[in-house]
Amino acid sequence: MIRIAIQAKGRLNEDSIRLLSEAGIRIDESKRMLLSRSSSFPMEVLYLRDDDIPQAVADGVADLGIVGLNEVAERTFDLEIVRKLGFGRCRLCLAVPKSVEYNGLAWFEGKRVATSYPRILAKFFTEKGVRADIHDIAGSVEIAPSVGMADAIFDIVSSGGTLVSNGLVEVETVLASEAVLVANRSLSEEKRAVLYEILFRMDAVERSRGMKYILMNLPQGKVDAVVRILPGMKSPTVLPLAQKGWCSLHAVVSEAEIWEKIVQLKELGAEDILVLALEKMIP
Ligand code: PRT
Ligand code: ZN
Repeated sequence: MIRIAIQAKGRLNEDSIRLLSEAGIRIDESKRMLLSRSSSFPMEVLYLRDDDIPQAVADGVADLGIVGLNEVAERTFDLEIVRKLGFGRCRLCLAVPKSVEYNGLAWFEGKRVATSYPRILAKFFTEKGVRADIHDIAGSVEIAPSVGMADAIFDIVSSGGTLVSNGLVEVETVLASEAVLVANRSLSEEKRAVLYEILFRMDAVERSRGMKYILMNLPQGKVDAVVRILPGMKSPTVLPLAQKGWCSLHAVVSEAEIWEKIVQLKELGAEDILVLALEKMIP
């Protein structure tokens, strides 16, 4: 049984559950407890605060975890970052009051910077040779300059709306973050095999994203012309129809191209065109 830690509630919770469910790992949310078993896969889900996930995985309390890269980078646990997951995108930025005349990183010399990510910031300032005063505060970092607690902030930004409404402007991006799948460094052979199975399933879903399954009826004589405009995974599938001289042709097409392809297919004599959703693609 493999155990994964995900965020109990918050920005990454829904997408984490969706990702597992797309991989066929269903969790009954109505019967949710701190530790819940999937009904369809040998996996337990441990619901934690995001701050606690890196340590839980490093200590082996959980084998895997889904957490923001920002949280992983801030803690010093030795974790394997298995893959980036494409959701929870944000960036860790330095921001200053908009009244300030910002002239580059030297501006931060001797300034007080409020943040909940002191380690990432300290490392960045050290690399850049800036000596600033880092104030580690737990929440509402964005109000620190207006109440006189700090000269600038270092915080997570996504749309930038919070900065604007607090009279701040983003001046440096230090880390681009998104949710990542992390793993304990010393997983057993069996658990590693389960991890590969999960990754295999995630890949199948990922590959099918933005793709559609298209099928149509076609005069036999037009097959070559259609195959030229519809390259499939290998090549399109062609099946004979009961009606002589006609066949059914199946292929996979990217959603972005679908309307353009349909126009071309109709010109070539295709009829009864069906476009279907594609859930998984396994080469
Ligand atoms: O309760 P728990 O400790 O688990 O949750 P949390 O409150 O610490 O975290 P949560 O749910 O807010 O965020 C979880 C993760 O989502 C973060 O660690 C990031 O990896 C990621 N993420 C993505 C974000 C944002 N986008 C984001 N916008 N985390 C926080 N924010 C904040 C930002 O700091 C700002 O204050 O949301 C506010 C709105 O941002 P703007 O720029 O869109 O205005
Ligand atoms: Zn948190």
